[in-house]
Amino acid sequence: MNDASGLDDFENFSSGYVVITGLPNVGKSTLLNQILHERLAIVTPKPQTTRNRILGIHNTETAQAIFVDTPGVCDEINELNKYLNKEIARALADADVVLFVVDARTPPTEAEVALAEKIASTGKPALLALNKVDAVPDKGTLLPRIEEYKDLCPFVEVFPISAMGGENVPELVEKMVALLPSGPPYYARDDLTTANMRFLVAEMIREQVFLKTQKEIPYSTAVVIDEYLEPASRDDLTRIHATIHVERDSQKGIIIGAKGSMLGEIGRAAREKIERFIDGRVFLKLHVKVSKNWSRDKKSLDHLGYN
Ligand SMILES: Nc1nc2c(ncn2[C@@H]2O[C@H](COP(=O)(O)OP(=O)(O)OP(=O)(O)O)[C@@H](O)[C@H]2O)c(=O)[nH]1
Ligand SMILES: [Mg+2]
Repeated sequence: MNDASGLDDFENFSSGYVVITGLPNVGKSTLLNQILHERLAIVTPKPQTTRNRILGIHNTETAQAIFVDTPGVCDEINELNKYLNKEIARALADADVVLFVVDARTPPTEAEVALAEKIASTGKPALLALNKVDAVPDKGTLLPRIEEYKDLCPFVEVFPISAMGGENVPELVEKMVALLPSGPPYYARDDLTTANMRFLVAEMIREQVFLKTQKEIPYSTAVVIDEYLEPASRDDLTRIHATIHVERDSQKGIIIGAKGSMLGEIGRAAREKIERFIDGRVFLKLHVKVSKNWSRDKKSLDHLGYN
């Protein structure tokens, strides 16, 4: 077989997009990372961490599944939320298979009922993952919960999983791959993602802001890479300049912290993660800038890469 551009016959090959959808914080990005064995998508305990579709490519001998992590479905209180829901709609439109992820510990919320019905209306093959089973104290609650969801959408199959621990994930992946239509691979077989390094690095910085700050600050933060210089030689560093955009002066003060302590912590943790990811040393310089009320302004969103 040739690579993605190959013209050989692909009668026995299947390929397509598996879209991972669900409410915020249910573990969609954790699942993508578990499937790829790579920390590609950022994960935090706070809802609405993911803001873009993130494609992760999974190859087997006979198939290529492109898993699409998406933002959690949210209420549209500002332009950023509208953008997040648009990202989800775009992903669902392109899906060959839909994976609905829910938290196994809680009954379907109103938003989940609506999303399940939306998935059913696409007519696409859909699977349900009841995630976080490791944290379910009484496994006897799982069967009735599965029935509740099955009433909402004709899922092909339901998988109780732990995205974090990996329990039942290989079985789920096998089923998702089996549902793909036949066709040639879309991407080269050694590609992991379509996301570029600038995006991934910006995300790793945003992840630290999510982890280290509270209340509305994470949601008022966007990160833009101003400069990304590859090392000139083997002993050289990758040099990265990035700007953390916030919405108000008071937030700028908090992100910087007393004598720059918070910014220092964010920078150090992000740099360590970037270094592990690229397997090389990094010089990371962070700036903080106020972009007044950017999350409510479409033009500002475009400017910050949400377009
Ligand atoms: N106990 C347990 N926690 C999990 C599991 N999967 C994810 N989590 C935790 O749930 C939180 C949210 O995980 P994410 O992967 O960021 O969730 P998400 O659905 O991508 O969230 P958004 O990007 O906000 O939509 C994190 O604290 C994870 O560690 C799991 O299988 N078990
Ligand atoms: Mg996520």
